[in-house]
Amino acid sequence: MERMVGKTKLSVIQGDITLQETEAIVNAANTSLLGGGGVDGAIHRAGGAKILEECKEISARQGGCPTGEAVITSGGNLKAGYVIHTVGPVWSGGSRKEEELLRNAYYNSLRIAKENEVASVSFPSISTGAYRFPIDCAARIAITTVKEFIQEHSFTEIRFVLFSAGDLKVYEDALTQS
Ligand code: AR6
Repeated sequence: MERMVGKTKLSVIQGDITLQETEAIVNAANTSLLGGGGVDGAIHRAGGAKILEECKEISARQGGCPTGEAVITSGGNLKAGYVIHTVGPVWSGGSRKEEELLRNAYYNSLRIAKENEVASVSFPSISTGAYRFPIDCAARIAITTVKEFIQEHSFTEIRFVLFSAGDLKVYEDALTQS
């Protein structure tokens, strides 16, 4: 499914984010930036050691990445030239500013993309795996935050890449309702 938002194509597809040819892909990392499971593990496996080396340098310099913030590395062996590593919140019932922190993760990823003149970005469903954020709410936040940002700053494409058919449907519904 795709929609034009101003000059930007906003698309929602099912697939593997490590295979996307957008200029950047976003990683759902943790505050250590030192890798993990899920999409983080898949990106480091596919992208090779260079990405982890750059993450370690950033970590040594600034002590990791706080929740809601984002950093950028090269894409190593990936088709994408860059990986934007952001840290979504761990869901703990909704009273620990989880919604605001998830919004920040999307916003700061797009901000850092723009700062690096990246024209196209693929996002996974941040926080809805190991971090257990309810996906209906997460999808609504993801879509609305991206739409608001791209109304102000255009890209050629922003793509949401969902791993399962069920997750794809949730994001398609969120886009339809937005
Ligand atoms: N392509 C697209 N989506 C994927 C892929 C892939 N190759 N692999 C998994 N997903 P998660 P989180 C989906 O757990 O909830 C890590 O250990 C997955 O099905 O990767 O933000 C980090 O180091 C789910 O829908 O990220 C952190 O410690 C979505 O990606 C922690 O997990 C996000 O699931 C972050 O947890």
